[in-house]
Amino acid sequence: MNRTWWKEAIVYQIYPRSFKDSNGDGVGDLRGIIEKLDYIKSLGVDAVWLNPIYKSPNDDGGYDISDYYSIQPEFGYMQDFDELLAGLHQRGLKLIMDLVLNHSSDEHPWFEESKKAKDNPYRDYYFWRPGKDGGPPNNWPSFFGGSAWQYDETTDEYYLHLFSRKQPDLNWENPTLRQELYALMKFWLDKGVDGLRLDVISAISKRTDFPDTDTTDFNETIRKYYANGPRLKQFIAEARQTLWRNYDVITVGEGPGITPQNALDYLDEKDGLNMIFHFGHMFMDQGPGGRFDPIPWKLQDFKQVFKTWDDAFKEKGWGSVFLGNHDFPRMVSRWGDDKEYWDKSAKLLITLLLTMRGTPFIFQGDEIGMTNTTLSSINQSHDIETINGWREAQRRGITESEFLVAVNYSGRDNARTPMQWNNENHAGFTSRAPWMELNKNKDSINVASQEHDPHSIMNYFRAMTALRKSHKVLTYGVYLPIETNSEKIFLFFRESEKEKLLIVLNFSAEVIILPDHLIPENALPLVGNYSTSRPASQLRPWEAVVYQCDKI
Ligand code: ISL
Ligand code: CA
Repeated sequence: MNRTWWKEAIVYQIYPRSFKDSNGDGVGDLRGIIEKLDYIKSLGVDAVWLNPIYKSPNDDGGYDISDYYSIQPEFGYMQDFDELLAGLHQRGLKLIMDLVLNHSSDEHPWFEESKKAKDNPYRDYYFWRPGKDGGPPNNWPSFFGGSAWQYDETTDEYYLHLFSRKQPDLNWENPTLRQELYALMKFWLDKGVDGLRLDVISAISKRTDFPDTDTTDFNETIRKYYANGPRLKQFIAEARQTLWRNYDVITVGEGPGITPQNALDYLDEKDGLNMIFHFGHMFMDQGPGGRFDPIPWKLQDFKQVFKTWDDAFKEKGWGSVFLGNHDFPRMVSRWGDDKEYWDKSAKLLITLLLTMRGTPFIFQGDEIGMTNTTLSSINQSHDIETINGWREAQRRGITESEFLVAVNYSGRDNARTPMQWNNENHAGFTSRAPWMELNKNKDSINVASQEHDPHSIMNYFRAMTALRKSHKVLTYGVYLPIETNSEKIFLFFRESEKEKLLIVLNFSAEVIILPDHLIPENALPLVGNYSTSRPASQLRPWEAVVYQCDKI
């Protein structure tokens, strides 16, 4: 397997609106990120992935872009961007930009033209279809509730929007549109950005006959009808050959519907992307109704996801590892215990993230164990997915308090509360009213209080990034899970010719007696989330240890 910087990198994800406000308007911005560059560097990460910062009406957290060539005014100016990029590079950090090319904003000039008339030259940049039997062209549901088609009376036709109605899907079948997309990517690549995270790349090739879905399971509809369309490989290959190949840049594909069976189709060495995000574990606790239909998850299934994906990339391809991002609940609240074992379980999850095979991505705030927030009314939500989801839920007769249970478990607001920097006003995020209410635990969970505590989650994170850097086996070694049939423990080796590490994780609040001889006698603990020692045959609640084993 050839070695590259992006296989060795640890990536820190920044949601700019909630990271740091520099001018007191309550909205995080680029100068805020510039202020925190030394902090980011101090974590031991190598690259930053920025959620979209382009001009946008902000219907969906900036994933609805109205001008791909300019910066969201609330976030600053192009000069700030240039300074941010230079500041990252000076510190040896890379920048991965988020690009949303599956859809634009309905306020993009292309769409404004497109809707004017059936013969407008931009008409074909989007998907317009006549209605059927007095309704939309087919029965596709949108990610954010309701039909994926919106009627527009100007021309008496419907346009396709897999996400919100302010996010019309771009028609990649149109070669002129594709040239426009390459041109805008070139603009950013020429500035020297190091990577692109390509939003919902899995859905850019549509089944243009738009067949009805035959299932009410939304995630199945995604896999069968929205993702992996007929020309997907061809479109990716064309982008690579026309553009990406001329730059030293990595491309990370994002998208639901990417499965272990089709992942390698995305990652062709000559014509594909460099790596992908997969959602195996992210959909584990969703029932057939999707996000607001939560079901319990099982550790056995969770382990299986990592095994299956590791197998998919055994010989070829490369994956990423993440336990949360701006679209999902906080990792400690979801996979750990954000109450009694908050500290231990956050550290355990960090251990997993930084010892698994694949490029690790950590979401801002997870390095200090930020937790889910609690909305007491749907009015407090800032997320279109939740707001629309509630509208739908009401039609099904669900009460607000019932819906809130689901939202507080899995809604996207959980991840988007502002970063908790210190225990001063507004947690040091802003000097005035923040755009979104801070988590109530800001005084106890924040960067400042963890900075000087050698046992804090943040310093544990630093120890783990250092460990990953100094033990290349964690990047390039094979992944060897130990089968235990246990709902409580997760054990695996990482092994190379020179080194062998054993990772033991107790995903429970119980003391676990380990099988005899599991831990080799002369195994040396390198890092662990308890500071006191224990009998070798036991694991304490939520204990995580990384051992160095003698090479046999
Ligand atoms: O969160 C999900 C499931 O409910 C994912 O399927 C998610 O919608 C999907 O991965 C696409 O997400 C990305 O594009 C969306 C945007 O809202 C998300 O924030 C972004 O990460 C539309 O642009
Ligand atoms: Ca601001």
